[in-house]
Amino acid sequence: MKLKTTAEHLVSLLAAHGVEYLFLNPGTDTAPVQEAVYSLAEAGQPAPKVLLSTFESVSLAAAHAYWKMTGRPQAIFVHVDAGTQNLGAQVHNVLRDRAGVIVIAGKTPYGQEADASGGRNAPIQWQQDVPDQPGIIRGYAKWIQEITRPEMLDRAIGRAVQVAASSPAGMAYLTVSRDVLMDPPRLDHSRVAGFPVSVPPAPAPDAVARIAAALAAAEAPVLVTSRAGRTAEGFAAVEALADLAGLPVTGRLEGGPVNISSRHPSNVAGRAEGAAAVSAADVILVVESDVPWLPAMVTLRDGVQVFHVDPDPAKASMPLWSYPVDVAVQADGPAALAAIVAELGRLAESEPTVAQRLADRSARLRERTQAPAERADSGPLTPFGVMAALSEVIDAEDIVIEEAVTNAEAVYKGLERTRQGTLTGPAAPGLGWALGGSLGVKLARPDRRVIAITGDGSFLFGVPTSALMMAAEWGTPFLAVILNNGGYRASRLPVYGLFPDGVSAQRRTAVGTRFTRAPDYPALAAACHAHGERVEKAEDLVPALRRALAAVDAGQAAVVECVVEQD
Ligand SMILES: Cc1ncc(C[n+]2csc(CCOP(=O)(O)OP(=O)(O)O)c2C)c(N)n1
Ligand SMILES: [Mg+2]
Repeated sequence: MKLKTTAEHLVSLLAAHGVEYLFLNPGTDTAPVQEAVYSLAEAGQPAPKVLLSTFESVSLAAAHAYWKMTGRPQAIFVHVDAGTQNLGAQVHNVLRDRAGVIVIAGKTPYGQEADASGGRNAPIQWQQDVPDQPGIIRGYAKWIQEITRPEMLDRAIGRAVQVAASSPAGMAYLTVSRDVLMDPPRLDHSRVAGFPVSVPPAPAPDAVARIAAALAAAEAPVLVTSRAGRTAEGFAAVEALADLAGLPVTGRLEGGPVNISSRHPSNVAGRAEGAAAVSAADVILVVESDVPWLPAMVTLRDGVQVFHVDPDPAKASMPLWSYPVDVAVQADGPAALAAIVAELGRLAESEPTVAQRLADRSARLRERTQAPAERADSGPLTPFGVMAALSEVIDAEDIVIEEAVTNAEAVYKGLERTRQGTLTGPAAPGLGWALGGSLGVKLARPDRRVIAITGDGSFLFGVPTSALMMAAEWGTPFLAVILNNGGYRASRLPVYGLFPDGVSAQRRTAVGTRFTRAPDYPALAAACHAHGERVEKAEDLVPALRRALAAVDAGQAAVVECVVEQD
């Protein structure tokens, strides 16, 4: 097939770069792309699969989650400035979680003459002409480019994939106008090769040696990591270091993946316990963590040594980041941990005193046992009770997404997750990720069950009508477990915290935080082709979860509303 338009060329190039999905919310700007998808299909040419998105932030979360599962950036096409605005808070999560995604936005046409192919022919095309469309996401995108000429297309798409996926990964944002999309393609510019994804450097050997020596000599070391467990290599290295060095593993302040089995004696899931471990430490190894501890909760020991390993240890995107670090190492966290484990192993082999010290620490640590959360058989539901029930009914390989906000700690402490990749989340606080994220995880892992645990507020931020509809459209069912505590607990507690004797604390409520007219969640689910359950009593939870999981296994999304205490 001889390609006729730059839009056909664009779609072909995306496929040539391995982009499997194009999440599309169409507008007047996308007509050439829509036609290209069909014309390429007609000719049997490769093209990404197009999935209809009915809300942009939901599909951005899906692309973000797909990246987390596969390390392959996908593309989402949004409608000019308005569609870019609807990406909303999910651009924040993409930035903070270093997700490789490609966002292509239409740009209002330049031409307006009667013969201008793709030129302006509707009033909106003047209204969409805003002074700085990329400015909407400028603080969040890693790289921005406007495609103004057909001959730049191959370089623009190649660079977009390259920049998005290169560590630290991020958002590549392209704009392209309808008239450029209608232009004849420059097929003499179709280079696909030569855009390698760069990998972060391996850790410098002398840095590894210093860290291993410090861990070998330490009296009370701690590993703080938010995301080392994102890869199989990282998860294995965390566990190996925990076993060898006998150190506690903490660092769930940002959410994110399971870094060590919830049953492992080194696992420190709670905030207070994590702060205590950091306060007690004489050597702190921070690996890929943006918020290793809360200074307000931690008093560091005099003479503590802090090592920081990260693909971007300077954290240039965070204006005020001033953790006291002695040695900053720019490296991939999982690779660095594996190297540290190997070096520490060598030290232990060659120095019996080191081997003895590590063995003593490990033995002490193994005395800690991780008690699973208890499930009450009857009475009111509690977040811990919900976790215990979920631990009972889900499989070890099911993938859980956490957006539980003030109940996140119940998830980390109470939900049994023993395997790599079976707990994830946006690792950032732009609420509304869990539902779109579930769609993306299910797309990437169709053989796995996907379960989102969300606050009631977070569920609503996730645009549930769109997300549940998209689950049905895309064939990507998931279970959403809502922890319904009557609204925004996270926005109420700080009012009490700042004004302990204030009027809000006395009234035990704060304005703008309680839902008195929440939706009927099961009815909302039913309206969107999903199975719905509402549970108020502990004894009803396991059967309701089992019914919901059966619906999911049969291909239908499901929502289980768990009514938990309001305080
Ligand atoms: C997009 C977005 N808007 C607002 C906030 C501020 N915020 C943080 S937590 C929270 C409440 C979340 O409510 P819910 O999910 O029900 O969890 P709960 O606080 O009840 O545990 C809000 C509004 C945010 N983080 N992200
Ligand atoms: Mg809530």
